Amino acid sequence: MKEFLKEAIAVALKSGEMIRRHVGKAKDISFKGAADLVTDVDKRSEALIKSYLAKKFPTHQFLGEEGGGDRTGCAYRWVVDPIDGTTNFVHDLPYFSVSIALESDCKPVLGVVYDPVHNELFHAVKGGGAFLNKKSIKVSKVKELKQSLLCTGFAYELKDTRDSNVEHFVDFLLAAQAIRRLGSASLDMCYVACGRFDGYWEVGLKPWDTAAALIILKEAGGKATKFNGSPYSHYDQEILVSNGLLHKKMEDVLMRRRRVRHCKVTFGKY
Ligand code: LIP
Repeated sequence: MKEFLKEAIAVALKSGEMIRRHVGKAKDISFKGAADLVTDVDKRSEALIKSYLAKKFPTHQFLGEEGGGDRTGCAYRWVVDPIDGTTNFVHDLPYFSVSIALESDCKPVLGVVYDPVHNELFHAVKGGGAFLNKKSIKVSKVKELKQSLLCTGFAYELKDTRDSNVEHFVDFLLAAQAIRRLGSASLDMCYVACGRFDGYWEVGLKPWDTAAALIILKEAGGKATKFNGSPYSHYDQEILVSNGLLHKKMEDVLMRRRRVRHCKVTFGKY
């Protein structure tokens, strides 16, 4: 695992340096969907990471946001978001990361999340603890929702999905101390891991958004489940993340809304 981590950190820093040089200079911006952006820099970052890791570990598989890949069973697969927070990158808002995870039998065992603007490198290996710039990190000890700083995000298809997360946002706006929506799931989760946020939730993410931050969060003492508290995989559609102390309270807020929505749909009233 040490060799895998060394190379994952090396290529995250290498790609982060390239991205930093292109802040404000993305030339080719295209749309994968109504609001889902991709730039030439995303593609360059993924190509750089993919070729680096293929040279070092030729038997490993690769799954990236821009180049696809496959999910056939394998011992090791790299799951990569070359720029997590592309919309922020396109608008020169300095909150995006390079996210690199290594799966063993489809479960993250290693994660590296690098913020090239603030030069913050989060990393973890299963069973080895979580680190920010080589210093050990732990989740916060906030126990009450009204004292918590929470974070969320919205799917690109916000306008087309029934479960758009807008109602959950309002519910937490009234329950928490404050809410933030910053636009990079991997950094949002790493901020929970180091205690800057106390909890996070989102609907409609992709495996590469959360795979690396998931192992970093767990190694920092955090908890990740689906909204109803059942086990979460980075291939799932919804994620609830917390410092552990707030988890049941956040789960109750999310599931209460689901019951209200179910009653409206089933009985036409609540
Ligand atoms: C982004 C996520 C963010 C979410 C955005 C988008 P991308 O990933 O990190 O949390 O709210 O809609 O999915 O597309 O920038 O890699």
